Amino acid sequence: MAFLDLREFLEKLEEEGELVRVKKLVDWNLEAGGIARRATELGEPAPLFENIKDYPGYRLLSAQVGPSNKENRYYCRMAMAMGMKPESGPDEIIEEYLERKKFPIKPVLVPEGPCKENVFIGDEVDLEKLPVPIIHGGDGGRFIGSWHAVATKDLDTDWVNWGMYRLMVHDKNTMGSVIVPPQHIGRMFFQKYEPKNLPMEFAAIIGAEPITPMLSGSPIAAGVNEMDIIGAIRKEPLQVVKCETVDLLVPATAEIVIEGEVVPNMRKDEGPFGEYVGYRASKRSPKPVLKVKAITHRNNPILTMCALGVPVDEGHLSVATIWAAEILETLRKHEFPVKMVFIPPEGVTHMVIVSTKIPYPNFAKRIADAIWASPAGIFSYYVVVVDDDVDATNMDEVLWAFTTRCHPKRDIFVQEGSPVYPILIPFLEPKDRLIGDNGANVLFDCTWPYHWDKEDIPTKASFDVLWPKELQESIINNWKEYGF
Ligand SMILES: Cc1cc2nc3c(=O)[nH]c(=O)nc-3n(C[C@H](O)[C@H](O)[C@H](O)COP(=O)(O)O)c2cc1C
Ligand SMILES: [Mn+2]
Repeated sequence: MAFLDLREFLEKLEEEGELVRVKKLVDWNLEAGGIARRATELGEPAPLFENIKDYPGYRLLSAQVGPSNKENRYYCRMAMAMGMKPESGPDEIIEEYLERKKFPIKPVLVPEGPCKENVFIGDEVDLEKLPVPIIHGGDGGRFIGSWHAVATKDLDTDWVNWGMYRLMVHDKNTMGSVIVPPQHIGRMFFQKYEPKNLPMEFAAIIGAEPITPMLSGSPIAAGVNEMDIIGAIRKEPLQVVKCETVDLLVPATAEIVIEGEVVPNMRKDEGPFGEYVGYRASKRSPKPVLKVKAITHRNNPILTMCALGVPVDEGHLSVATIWAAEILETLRKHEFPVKMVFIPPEGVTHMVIVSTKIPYPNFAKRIADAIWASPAGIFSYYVVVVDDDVDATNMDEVLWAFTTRCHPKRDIFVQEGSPVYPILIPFLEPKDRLIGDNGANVLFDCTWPYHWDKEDIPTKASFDVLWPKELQESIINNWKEYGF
């Protein structure tokens, strides 16, 4: 059974020791963000702030699918969000995700839901009535959207897109966001609505059941309604209700819904913000403006957030895992004999590890080309290909393969001038960052060359390879007797 709402998921987290109810009075101005960041960096349970300065009756939640410091449970919050056992590893989560994704389930429209318990329209709208945090020192404002979904509709098809795009409060009824062309919302806005001077309706969904934000932050194919894939991963349809002022559907149990329009041909300074790359990566700059027409919320609502920054936070962990699954799916569609794809969360989604059989010469290049050509590969600046005897999810093994099988000249291939995501990429020249210019991709081929004779491939010097099987068993059986 999928979680009906965020509150049911929080009960599960609490049962498993993955939630802390913070009863002490906490300031929305930096204190909650500071606590959330430290809790994230330490792998502490997700903090639910129940007593926020100036905002009695409102709550704030962070790190709902962040990393856990409990043994063998690094991915447990993400696994539990998917109804899997807490000990599941990323490779199990990836395979389960791809299995479920085969069967999309459309949402079900219901007449009403708790997200309508409080309705504010037009002049009643006031974003500052919500406990919107200033998350990091140096942030350019209060960020209301850092773990959420923004729904928008394509101008000439029935494609509805749900994506996670940060939202900063400008004043009581306007917000700013990073809306850039490679993203689905950006393509809709820049290439369809704005040239015709048309406002683009949106609905920001905050505090939905846990799959919604995870998949909204992930690269689901263009033209696909994320709602249907969320249904697939839940193995149950999402229940949705109609918005009050825009023609969009939102989860009936969402904690907070903000409706309105992205205004064409208007820009206002937005940011900066502590970002997923682990830096305050870009300066304040003019960005699109979202005008709010309505806010609806549950009683005693929970505003969700992510204290993004130095890895690993919930974005790096959960979204990177779905990202890896999407790339694995792409490679399998090419009928490549790929075993696993892993995006190490420490690499902020910029590095992809692929383990594979090698069916023909220079196969690693074929893999890198396929990744760079795929929509899910837009952040895959570093591609590492290893043989399938290496566990792609084990960075100790990957590093060993890297330094022993990747020839420093023969096996490193740089693709110059390739597009890079705009605004946030730290390694670019400052002048290039805003539009993502002068980027590059690199492939590290850490596989044995195809043409080498079998006997020329060095033998792995490990306990499980170099000793006779019977002796291995006997050593294992006598382990305690040796004094260990
Ligand atoms: C915490 C978090 C914040 C994000 N903020 C933004 C953002 O402000 N702008 C953006 O373009 N992408 C942002 N992303 C990445 C997008 O959500 C991601 O690329 C997703 O695929 C976008 O949806 P789409 O594929 O439907 O465009 C963020 C991701 C996470 C996990
Ligand atoms: Mn999308």
